Amino acid sequence: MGSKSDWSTMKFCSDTLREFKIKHDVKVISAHRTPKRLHKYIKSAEKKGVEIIIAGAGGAAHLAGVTASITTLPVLGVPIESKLKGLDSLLSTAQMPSGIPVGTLAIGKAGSINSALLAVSILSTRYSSILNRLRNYRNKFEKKVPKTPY
Ligand code: RP5
Repeated sequence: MGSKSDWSTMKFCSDTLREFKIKHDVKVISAHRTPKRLHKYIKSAEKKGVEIIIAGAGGAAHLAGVTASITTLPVLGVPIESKLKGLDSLLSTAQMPSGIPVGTLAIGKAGSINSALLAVSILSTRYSSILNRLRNYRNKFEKKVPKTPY
């Protein structure tokens, strides 16, 4: 994530990954403020076999796009709520010109949770244990939705 202030949103992503027993790094790395750290982290992530990168950032949110430009790993972007209610973050994360894609989720908590679930879904095509956990989650999830609103 681009700042420590993003953690209150991105912790939902981390919690969800933990629920699925997905090992993950949690780092504060800014495309603007710590570009050297970004390059160094991506190199080390590729070496140690990281399979997906989730980047949460707000405002002029370049983190996901710059990350995607440096690596061929899939990059999921979470727009963090901002002074403009996250619209600036959403547009700067989603509106990538053709050639370097960022899979962009919803603004804020929902996007944070869904970024983890999408990562789980991508990984489930490769790991049967993760697929089983995802199927189990979906079964339970449907049961949690009430059939009437009252
Ligand atoms: C972005 O600027 C971060 O991702 C954060 O959402 C936003 C504000 O950062 P702080 O000023 O709170 O550190 O780079």
